[in-house]
Amino acid sequence: MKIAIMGAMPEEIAPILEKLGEYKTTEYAGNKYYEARYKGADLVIAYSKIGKVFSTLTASSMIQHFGAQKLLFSGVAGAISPSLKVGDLIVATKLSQHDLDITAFGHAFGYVPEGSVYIDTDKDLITISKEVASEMGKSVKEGIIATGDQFVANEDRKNWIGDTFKADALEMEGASVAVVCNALDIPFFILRSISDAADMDASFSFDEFLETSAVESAEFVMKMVDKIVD
Ligand code: 4EZ
Repeated sequence: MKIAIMGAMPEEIAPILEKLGEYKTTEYAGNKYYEARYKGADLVIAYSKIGKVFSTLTASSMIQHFGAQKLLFSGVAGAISPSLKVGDLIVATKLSQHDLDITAFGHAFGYVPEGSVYIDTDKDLITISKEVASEMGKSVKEGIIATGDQFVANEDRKNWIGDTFKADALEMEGASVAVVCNALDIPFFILRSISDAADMDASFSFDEFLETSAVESAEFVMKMVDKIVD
């Protein structure tokens, strides 16, 4: 079993590399990929760089070049749901691209022909996440994540995304990773820990909490890997 663990920024995968200690580094398609043997499984780990295009490239590379059979994303997000506070975890049940817009032709936001507004994540991985959450005594929210090539730091934009997609959190990579995994039939899981509230203070909150929130997410994902390889 080969499992991909992906983030967008170095800070999002650093806690995972630290836990592994030893790994092999391979350069491919303008990125570094870290491979390690972990409890009888093979891991490939990488950060893509920010946004939908880079994350598409990395997810595709992990699957098609490195042979990953499952993909887990770990990172941070801006909260839309008022119930989500800095450091809280959200597991995506489905994802949508909030900046995909051909509404001029009468289509819904997030829709293009032969695509779909939402892509569902893998049910079995969500079940595993529930087991991990209860063992850790953590409450983990399940919800919809909206993705776009924008750092949202604006109450109006955030509320529009929340209303239009019924989204609970937003970020810049999840839905593009979902498109790749769905097309290639690879079970995938998107976990995010909240770093900010996507409002006018978002950039300051993000800078302050990126590292600690990234650790929350990474530790949870590694507990999931433990269960998957068990
Ligand atoms: C993108 N990631 C942020 C990258 C920010 C700054 C150098 C997550 C995220 C996010 N994305 C956290 N808060 C966000 C927000 N308010 N809007 C969009 O995945 C890079």
